[in-house]
Amino acid sequence: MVLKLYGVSDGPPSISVRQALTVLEIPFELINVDYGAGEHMTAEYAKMNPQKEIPVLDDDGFFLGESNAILQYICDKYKPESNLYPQEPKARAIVNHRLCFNLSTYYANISAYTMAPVFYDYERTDLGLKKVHMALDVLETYFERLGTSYAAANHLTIADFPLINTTMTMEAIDFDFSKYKKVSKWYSDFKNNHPELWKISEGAMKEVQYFVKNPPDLTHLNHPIHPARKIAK
Ligand SMILES: N[C@@H](CCC(=O)N[C@@H](CS)C(=O)NCC(=O)O)C(=O)O
Repeated sequence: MVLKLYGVSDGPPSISVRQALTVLEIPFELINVDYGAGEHMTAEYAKMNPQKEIPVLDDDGFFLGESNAILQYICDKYKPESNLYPQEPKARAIVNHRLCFNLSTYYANISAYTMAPVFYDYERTDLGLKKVHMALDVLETYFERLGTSYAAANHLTIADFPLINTTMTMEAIDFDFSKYKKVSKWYSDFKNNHPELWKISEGAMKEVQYFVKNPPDLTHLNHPIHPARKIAK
């Protein structure tokens, strides 16, 4: 059975998985989850992912959430020889480290500043901005120390996708990160060297840019955590 990916078109975790499946040339069926309609918040969806988060991979009844776990799984199961996820322990550890860094810090800090206020009633605060710069500064340091052209090696790995897509959310809100020279170079090199992959990120970025100009009204979701922005109609 062909792999099914339940994804959302403007979500960094979802598009990261799509980029990896594309590079690995693994056929898959993309099932769009309608976030605005709350499709991911239903009891049915929770059977696939009790975290009620997108994406989810369905490999013939084996359901996997958490995009990092999905990235690792598709490489291990379908293309173990691919250098997208190297086997050598130190090389693999650096990839794993960057994936963890993105999840715990880079995406966490940056998306709270870039994405959350676009969709929900969150303010961009000085503390939030400080956390963005802390995350960027650390990524810049990793580039300096490792001296590689990609995030975890001198070639593309699965670590690049989530880090690129987090960075894309800054471009989506016109946030200037050009002072982080190595991050900026890696980001623009990715666009130039992987146009077919950047197209996937760019599609998401355009959607976010649309929502920046046209803030969505998500009051009907009654989201258990996020405060809905009240839109005057
Ligand atoms: N750590 C998860 C995060 C996934 C995530 O947060 N996805 C967002 C969409 S981009 C979501 O489903 N959020 C649930 C919600 O806002 O209700 C992963 O990497 O897969």
